[in-house]
Amino acid sequence: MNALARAIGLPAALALLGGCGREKPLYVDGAYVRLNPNPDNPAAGYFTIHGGERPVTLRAVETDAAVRLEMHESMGGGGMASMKAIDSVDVPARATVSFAPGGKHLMLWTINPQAIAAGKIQFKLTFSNGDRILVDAEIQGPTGNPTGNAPEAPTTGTTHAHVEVH
Ligand SMILES: [Cu+2]
Repeated sequence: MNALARAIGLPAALALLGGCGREKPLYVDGAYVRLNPNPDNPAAGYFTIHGGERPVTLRAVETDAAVRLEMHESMGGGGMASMKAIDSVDVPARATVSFAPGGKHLMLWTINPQAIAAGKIQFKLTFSNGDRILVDAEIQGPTGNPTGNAPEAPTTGTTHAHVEVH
């Protein structure tokens, strides 16, 4: 028996993972958009910013797939009742800044129907250090189901009850 000998075949690729001496990058993940149950009301957008080695400020969020987009902050830990528009968000070094329900969020008016059908929208975040980060956000219906890639055999019933034919 020679099981130990067989276990030492480490992939050479592992050697490439250890030697990264670069600065920790600024990045964004966890982006999604939640549509409002009332289609006349704006959708909300969320994501998480992971700060790099230096503090920066998020100066703008833009998208080509909505008529209007604003950064907001909810006050008092509640829903959308008390919120205000904000112009920028500070991201301290190595900090995590979340846009999340009950706190900071995006508001999106009139999202392109094609984006909704595709289930995806792209945001461009511009930071004070010159970084411009593109992030894809999943578009979710009011209950959290993705609007794109409609399942062929839905398990939740009648969420996709209408079909448009052109
Ligand atoms: Cu808002």
